[in-house]
Amino acid sequence: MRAGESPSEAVSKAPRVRAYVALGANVGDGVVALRLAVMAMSRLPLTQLRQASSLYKTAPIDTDSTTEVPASGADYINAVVALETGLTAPALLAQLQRIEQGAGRERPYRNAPRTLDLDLLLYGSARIDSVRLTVPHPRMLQRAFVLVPLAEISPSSVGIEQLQAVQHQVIERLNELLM
Ligand code: A4P
Ligand code: MG
Repeated sequence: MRAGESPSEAVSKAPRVRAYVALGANVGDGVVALRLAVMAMSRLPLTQLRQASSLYKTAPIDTDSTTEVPASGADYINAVVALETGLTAPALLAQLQRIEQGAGRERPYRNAPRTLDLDLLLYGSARIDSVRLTVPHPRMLQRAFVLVPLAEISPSSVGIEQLQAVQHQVIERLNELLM
């Protein structure tokens, strides 16, 4: 904040970045979990919700192998939202993890069924490769449950060849709205 500037003026001048977040849940009522998560994201500091994709029901994908293959377990509910945020990428990730914890997320093992998973897909045009955060999300291009809702709200972020490469994965758009 500069001298003579009010706190609200300082906030409004904070640089804003367009960030895309993938939401997923396959334990409990996934539609409710995703709606609550969107409400929580819309209340984050320095952050506005800009867009929300449709809700999708998707077959579980095993992401432990090098190629994404079908896995056992309940279907997921997935979606993608766009945020406009003045938070740094690590601060945004920390807030997303706080929302996951609030939804009762436990991490007994990698790829365990989850009440809520929030992955930061894109943070503007930033490329980040730190211990805790990789952006763009390293597995997003292998996943129809990410690419299809992302293409719905941001067609320029996803190429037609990228969509074609995951078209064998089972994904169904629901009639219910995310918000
Ligand atoms: N991390 C690094 N980069 C990021 C990023 N861009 N966004 C780190 C979020 N987190 C990031 O994540 C593990 C660590 O990744 C975090 O501590 C963070 O510092 P996690 O959420 O704790 O664990 P996880 O979700 O079990 O692992 P991961 O790797 O996020 O799993 P995936 O790859 O997200 O896969 N099938 C369908 N149909 N739909 C799904 O939504 N999701 C998964 C989970 C598997 N199969 C699925 C779905
Ligand atoms: Mg995750």
